[in-house]
Amino acid sequence: MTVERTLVLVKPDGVRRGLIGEVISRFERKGLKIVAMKMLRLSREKAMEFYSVHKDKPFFKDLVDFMTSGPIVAMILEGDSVISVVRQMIGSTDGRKAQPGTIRGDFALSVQENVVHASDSPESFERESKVIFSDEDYVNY
Ligand code: IDP
Repeated sequence: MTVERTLVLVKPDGVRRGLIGEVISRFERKGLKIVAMKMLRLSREKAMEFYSVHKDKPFFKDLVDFMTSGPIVAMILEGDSVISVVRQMIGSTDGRKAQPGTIRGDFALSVQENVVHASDSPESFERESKVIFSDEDYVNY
């Protein structure tokens, strides 16, 4: 067993559409543990830092506009192999191609507005989680 952590965001479209509960519920039912959670609005600086790997992509400005267009819900989930498990549960980036049964497959029809973000590697988790959470945000239980 490899207990890991991952960062999940319910993006502004997910919050606007009332999907916060749906998203959290899927992870709870899977048996994943929420060890930190908050609602916030990303500043442009934080959004640009969060998505810095995409800074040279043509969609970068639109992505930053979108990610700062409303509040997000951020959470850290913990569980066995949680990074790959959650990536499978959210589905492919493009909502039109994501498998039914995944969050994006069930709720997204866009490549940009795809409801959720989840870290894709332990290195991404380390970097991304520090953009949003500090050590005292984690709860031990
Ligand atoms: P991921 O969210 O599945 O890890 P990434 O390739 O890391 O996918 O892209 C980050 C986010 O950037 C996507 O979730 C989506 O919101 C946005 N994005 C990715 N590719 C495109 C694109 O071709 N057009 C517009 N937005 C995109």
